Amino acid sequence: MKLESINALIESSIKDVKLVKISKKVLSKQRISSEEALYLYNNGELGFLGVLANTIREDRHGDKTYFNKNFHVEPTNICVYDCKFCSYSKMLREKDDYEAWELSEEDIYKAVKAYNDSDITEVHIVGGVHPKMGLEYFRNLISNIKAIRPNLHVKAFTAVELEYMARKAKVSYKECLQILKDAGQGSLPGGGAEIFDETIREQICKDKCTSSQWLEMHEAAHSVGMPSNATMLYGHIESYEHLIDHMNRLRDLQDRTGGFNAFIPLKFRNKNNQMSDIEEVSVIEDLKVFAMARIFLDNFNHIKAYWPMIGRKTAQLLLSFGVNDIDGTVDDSTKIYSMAGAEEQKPVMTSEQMIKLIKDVNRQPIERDSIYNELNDYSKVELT
Ligand code: MET
Repeated sequence: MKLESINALIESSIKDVKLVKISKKVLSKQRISSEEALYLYNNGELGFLGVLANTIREDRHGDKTYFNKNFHVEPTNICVYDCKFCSYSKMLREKDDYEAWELSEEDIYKAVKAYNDSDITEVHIVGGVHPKMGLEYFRNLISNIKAIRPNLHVKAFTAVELEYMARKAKVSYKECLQILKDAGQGSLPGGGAEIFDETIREQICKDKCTSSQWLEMHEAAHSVGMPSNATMLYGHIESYEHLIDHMNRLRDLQDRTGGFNAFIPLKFRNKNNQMSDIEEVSVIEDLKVFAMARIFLDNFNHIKAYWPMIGRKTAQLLLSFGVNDIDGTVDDSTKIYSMAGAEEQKPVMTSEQMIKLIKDVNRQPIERDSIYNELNDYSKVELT
């Protein structure tokens, strides 16, 4: 739909002048304030938010929908922290629990070598914060992984894991990141951000790194030349104000560094954790969060749906609500969300399935590398 027609449609159908004013700003690519975003969130209907988000998405990316070919390594789920929403971690004292694991280095190298004949481009390494796995261990691990497969992009460690590593090794964030970069690490994933508001953080994950430390770690990563992603855990005890505040802190940092590639809203899932009494939000809320992210984060190029968490059908829907990026093929190598009760109990998607998923909703599947270089355009490829 042409911009003039969208504007005309909005003016003729929306009676709330404030909403019309905000939408005009959005459609003319002016930044909206936190107050405006909150008003939009509270008063904009789903379809309205969808039109705004989709207009921005198509203006930036057309129908292009990125994905990559990756797998995860989760070295351990033993963790010193006790996040209330986590369904995955075990304390050291529970290490004999049948659900606890610690992979050996050999296990990890074997997992990497198993992809020797595949066209995978990225390994994503995150996990529990194990008191015995420190900076030196991970530096060595990364350099050995790179020795096995020099072209593999290593996206590793959340800011939470890195903060612990740096503190234990008594080095600054920058020094820690430089050591890992020199070993071959290419970028940081976006996990551990949860909700930045300190009162919420106190209730859901009070013992791990603070919001300012999370942001400082990403700023340090950007300053040593490692790009990163950012996440936001939504759909539990937070309010819309907290979501906007969270995105506002990210938008400010992105203004300073430009180092974030993608923003990934993560849905709170309620199985097997200490917040199981909280109901999960509806798909309407899912779509609204992603649309608001696309509208508010005008300096983030990519809004990504992590399908092992949100499911394939919602991921397809989200491609009309601002999302232009779907997380990779994953290959059943993560348990973080399956243990929290996500529909995807064995998250594995072949490239063909990914291409079909994107094509089925009339978008253009583009394989990308970890820093968003386009590798293959599959829109013309006929699937057998
Ligand atoms: N340890 C990470 C964090 O809190 C999450 C990894 S997956 C459970 O940031």
